[in-house]
Amino acid sequence: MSAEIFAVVNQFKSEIENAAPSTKEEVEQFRIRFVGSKNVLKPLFGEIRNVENERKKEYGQLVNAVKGAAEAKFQALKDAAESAAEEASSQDLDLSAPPEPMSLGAHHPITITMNRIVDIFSRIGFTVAEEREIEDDWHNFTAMNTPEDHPARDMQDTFYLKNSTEMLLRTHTSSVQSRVMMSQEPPIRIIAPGRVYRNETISARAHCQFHQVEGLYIDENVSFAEMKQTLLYFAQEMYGPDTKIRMRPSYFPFTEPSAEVDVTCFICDTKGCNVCKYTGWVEIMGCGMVDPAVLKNCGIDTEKYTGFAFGMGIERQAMMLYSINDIRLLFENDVRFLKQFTSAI
Ligand code: 2NL
Repeated sequence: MSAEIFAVVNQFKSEIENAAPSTKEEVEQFRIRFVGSKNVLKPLFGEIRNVENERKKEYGQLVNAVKGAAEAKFQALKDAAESAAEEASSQDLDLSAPPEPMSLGAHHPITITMNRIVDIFSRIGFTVAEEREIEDDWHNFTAMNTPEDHPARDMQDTFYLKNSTEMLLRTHTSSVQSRVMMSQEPPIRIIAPGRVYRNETISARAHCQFHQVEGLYIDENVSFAEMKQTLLYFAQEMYGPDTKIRMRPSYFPFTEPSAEVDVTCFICDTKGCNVCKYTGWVEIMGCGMVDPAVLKNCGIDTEKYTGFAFGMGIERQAMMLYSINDIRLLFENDVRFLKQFTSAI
């Protein structure tokens, strides 16, 4: 009796081993016969009743193995069919079709404005200098002739690092120039673009982080007249060839004499508008002859050398150029805002 049942199981075993279904229908037939809910192997488990005791274990293992073989074969057939289908669908690809259009990124308006400024000065021999944003008090303030009791040094105005009276987030990029002067002999002709920080209450017009470009030129016989002509060249390159500039006396701790530079309003062409507040003039930067105290602090011979320096905020200029009315838009990185600059260079 046992021998017969073993023979039946072995019959199925070789049938499963030899099966080579090639079509979808044949695979389905295989599934129904050996794996499906009414498969032919199922009743064989009950037949163990009819196997003599000493062969029951052998029989059980055999039926289980055959069941496992059937399932493994079906899984393999299914996998092969799926990858064949994938291959077939990839052969449907039209390789000559034009690609999906790439979505273009945009330069940030601050980057665009900064690049334009850097470009204009690099055409007359200024090279870019970059340095750390976390500075020490000396390079940021002391070297720049800012007295100990100057309000800028106050915790209210400057971000100091935790528990430090020494390390701070630079408040202007002059700290870059102090490092260059310390390490390089004149002639020095550099511009320092970068991010700076001040402890301001954030509003539509002010932010605690912003960008500056500062410039420094030190050589023998550098004069105020040279500064004026350099800045006129910049204003005309930046705002158009008919732009005029005017200088108003001002004060900075690091320059003497110092001046504020206005340009004729590039929005209304001096007819009067919101940007120039109906004055026809827009302030774009501060400048001056480098105070000899600054040169001395940085180890430069004041008998031999003089220099001029200037500094401008980028946000204000970018806001005027692109009619942006809230400085916070420049730092929120909302793609709906940024996408508008896709075509700007
Ligand atoms: C402004 C005015 C200014 C400077 C920055 C400077 C740098 C050195 C020496 C002397 Cl190393 N001066 N920088 C000079 C005058 C004005 O910035 O309104 N900035 C936003």
